[in-house]
Amino acid sequence: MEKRKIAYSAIQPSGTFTIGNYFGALKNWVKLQDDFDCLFCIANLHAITVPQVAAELRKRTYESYALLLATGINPEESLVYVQSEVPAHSELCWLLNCTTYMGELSRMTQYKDKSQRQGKNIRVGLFDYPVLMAADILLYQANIVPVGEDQKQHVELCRDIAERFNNTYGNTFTLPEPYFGLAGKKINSLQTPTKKMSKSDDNVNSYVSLLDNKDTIIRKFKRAVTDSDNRIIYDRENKPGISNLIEIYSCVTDKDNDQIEKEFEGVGYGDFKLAVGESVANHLEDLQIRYKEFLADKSYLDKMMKQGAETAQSVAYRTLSKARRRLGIIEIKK
Ligand code: ATP
Ligand code: LTN
Repeated sequence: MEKRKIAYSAIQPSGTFTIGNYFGALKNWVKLQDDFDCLFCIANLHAITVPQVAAELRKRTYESYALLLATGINPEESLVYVQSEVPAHSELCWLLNCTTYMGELSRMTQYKDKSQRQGKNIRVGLFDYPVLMAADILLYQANIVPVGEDQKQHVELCRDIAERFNNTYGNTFTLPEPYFGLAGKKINSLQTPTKKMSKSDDNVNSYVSLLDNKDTIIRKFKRAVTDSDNRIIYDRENKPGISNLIEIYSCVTDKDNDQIEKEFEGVGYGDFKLAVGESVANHLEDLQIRYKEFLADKSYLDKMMKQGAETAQSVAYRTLSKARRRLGIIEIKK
C-alpha cells in the first residue's frame, strides 16, 4: 500500500478557540484524517511568547486538548500531543536558530503586528516564534501544513530554513508546503472587520468562542460592526462587516455568496445578524456537548496526552539526532 503523506499542524492554547480557528483550521484538520497521517499539537511553548497567567495556561492546555477531540479529531488515529512534552522541539529550535538570519525573522508580518501590541518589553521568544514553528514541522518530516492564510509566511520561512540546512549539512528535513485546501477561510473580527478574528483579542465582542452560549453568540452578532447602507451584498473592500458575516454564514450553511445575497434580499441588517447568530449557535451545539463530556473525563485526557507524547517523542528524536550529527554535536551513548 502507498505510504500516506504526513500533515502537521498546531494551535496555541492562548484563549478559547474561536469560530475563526474552527472554520479556518480545525474543521479542515478533521477532514484531513481521511487522507493523511496527521499530527496535531497544542503549542503551549508558542503561547508563552506573550505574557500568560500560569494557572490559566495550565487549564487552557487541557481545555484545548478536549476541544480538539470535540471537533472530531480522533487521538487513536492521529497523533495529538502537547508541545512541551516533547523537549526535542526546544532543542531543534536552538539548532535552527544557529542557521536562521535576523533579516528573515524581521520580515515576518505576524511579528510586526504582535510586537506592536506588546509595547516596550517585547520578548526574544516572540521574535523567534517562527523558528520554533519550523522545528515543530521539521521534526516530523511533514509534507503539508494545514493552516490559515495568516501562517503562510511562517511555513514558507520553514521551507527556506530546511532547504538551507539540507544544502549546507546534507539532506535532513522534508520540505513542507502550506495547505489551505477545503474551506480554509479567513474570518475577521466582529468589531474591526478588516482585522483577523483572534482568540487573544482584548475585546470579547470581537470574537465568537466555540464555547459561547446561544444568547452570547446572538448578542455578539447583533453588536457586529457594519456599514449603514442596509443592503446584504458581498464586497470585502467597501462592506467588510457585512462581507465577513456573509462569509461566516457561508461556512455554517455551505451556501455560496450569491445564494446568500438572494436569500437575504430586502432583509434588514438586524434580521440578518440574528439569522447568522442563530445558525452559528445551532452549528456549535453538538460540539459543545462533546467538549463537556471530554473535559469531565480527566483520566481519559491524561491517558491520551501521555500516549501522544510518547509516540511523538520517539518520532521527533530520530530527526533531532540526525540534525545533531549533521552539525557535529556529539551524542555520548548512555
Ligand atoms: P492568537 O490570537 O493567540 O495569536 P489565533 O487565534 O490567531 O491566536 P492560533 O493558535 O495562532 O490562533 O492559530 C491556530 C490556527 O487557526 C492557525 O492555522 C490559524 O491560521 C487559524 N486561524 C486563526 N485565526 C483565524 C481566523 N480569524 N480565520 C481563519 N483562520 C484562523
Ligand atoms: N503559529 C501557528 C501555531 C503553530 C503551528 C506550528 C502551525 C505552532 N507551531 C506548526 C502549524 C505548524 C498558528 O497557527 N498561529
